[in-house]
Amino acid sequence: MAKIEGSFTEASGLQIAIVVARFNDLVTSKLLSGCLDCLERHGIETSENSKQLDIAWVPGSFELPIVSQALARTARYQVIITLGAVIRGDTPHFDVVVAESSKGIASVSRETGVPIIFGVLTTDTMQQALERAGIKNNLGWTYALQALEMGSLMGVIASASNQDK
Ligand code: INI
Repeated sequence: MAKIEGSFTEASGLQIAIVVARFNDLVTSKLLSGCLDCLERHGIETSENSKQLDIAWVPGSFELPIVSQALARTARYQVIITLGAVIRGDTPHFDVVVAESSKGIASVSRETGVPIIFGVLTTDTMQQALERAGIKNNLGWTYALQALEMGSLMGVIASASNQDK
């Protein structure tokens, strides 16, 4: 039996892209801060000159899939993190934006083979979104941890399959 799992301690060599939605920037910029804090503390270089991290900004969560797809197809990244916030109270087409964003990200991830973390908050109110973006807890941190685990896990699987050859 093989135990196949990702590690957080050996994730510091990963190439990572983050795609952030400007819509509800008050929330998404805080998710980004939490995300960068976690990556930095796990050995990822997050300065402006970083060669292992790129950050792309898109207008809204609806655009996260297409930009993630373009980045994944460059084959430069082992993992991509998407960050967005869709708030039901303020968004008549909440269901459309959430569905397109979530289905799009899942489909791009499977099509390209690059793990893409779904870091889109979907809440009823701005207050709930802010609570998840730092007032109580910063889910940006959690999304970064999930990215490190998935990037590492996919590497473990790739090296195991290379050893079989
Ligand atoms: N985009 C979001 O990320 N969150 C929202 O709450 C939102 N609202 O409220 O509409 C939103 N809309 C913009 C959408 O993602 C696209 O950018 C836009 O429709 C252009 O394609």
